Amino acid sequence: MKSRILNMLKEADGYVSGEKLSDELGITRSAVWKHITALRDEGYGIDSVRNRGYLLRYEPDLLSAEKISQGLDTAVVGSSVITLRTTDSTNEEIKRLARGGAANGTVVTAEEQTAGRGRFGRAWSSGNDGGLYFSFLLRPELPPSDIASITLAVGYAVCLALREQCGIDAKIKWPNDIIVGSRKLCGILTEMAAQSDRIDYVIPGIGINVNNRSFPDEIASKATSVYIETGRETDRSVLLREILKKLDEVLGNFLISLSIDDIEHFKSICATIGREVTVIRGAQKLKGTAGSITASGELIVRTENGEELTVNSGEVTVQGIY
Ligand code: BT5
Repeated sequence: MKSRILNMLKEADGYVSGEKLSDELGITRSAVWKHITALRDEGYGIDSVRNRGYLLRYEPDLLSAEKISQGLDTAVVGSSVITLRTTDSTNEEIKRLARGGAANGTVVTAEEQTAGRGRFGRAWSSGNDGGLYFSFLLRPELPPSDIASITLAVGYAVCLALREQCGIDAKIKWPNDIIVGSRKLCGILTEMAAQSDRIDYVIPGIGINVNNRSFPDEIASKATSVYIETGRETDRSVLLREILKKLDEVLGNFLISLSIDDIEHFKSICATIGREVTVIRGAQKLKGTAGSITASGELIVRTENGEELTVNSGEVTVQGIY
């Protein structure tokens, strides 16, 4: 019903009265109003004027596969781009496609996820709110132990693209967050299916707060968006295209191990380096200072008693950042 109302508003040459909508669709005026409110919640700009009715002023800026693919001259990432209005999770969507034989580099985006996920079963807030939510499929010929460097390379590429495209001082919070100041701008969830000795496929899933103006209470004090940082709306399709280019370049360059230059550059935009951190190992909590990153993406932490820990998974809490 909502889409029929939307179609009538789109086809109209000016205002459409509430009476006309209710008569033609066989629903009450208050039901019409409810659908209009729902459309507004989705980002449609609809004016309502007493005695005239409703007018569609603008449609939300939806991601467009055509625009994303324009001039996208990548080797792998973005070989095919699928844009969805809504899904449970773009990682799940890619998993379903992967099982069906989807091509290396396939990208899926969604305007909204009904079950967006973070790590360790945490939720990722991804309503229809101007965020950019996407996942892509990689079929690398690598052993499962290389997954950490893939996550790192993905974060590095996304961070570089955000810095270049949006002019913000985005930094990496090892291993998988991108922050501005002490607030989270982007989260990355990398999942894989593997045999004991080789990866079947890897799915990096990326959530970036782009045009979000506000956040749910639970995350309001620790989240930020490109819009909040710059005061400007960003064309998400163009931003995604540039991110895909950067991902293709970075992943192509150092999938196996990071070069010295890459590590130095990575460290310069990594907020974790030089900070006091807490490493959680099972029931143990170890305090120390994050010193460096290894070529395969692990974090080196020097503990209070001088011990050097190589941290390759699990949780690292950085003091002073959410
Ligand atoms: C992450 O997990 O940061 C990974 C998030 C990955 C999301 C993408 S969206 C596309 C793809 N499809 C999916 O289903 N997931 C991926 P983690 O490090 O566990 O952080 C989760 C925590 O971040 C939550 O517990 C909240 O505290 C916070 N959070 C949730 N939504 C947020 C948001 N939109 N912005 C900032 N922080 C958020």
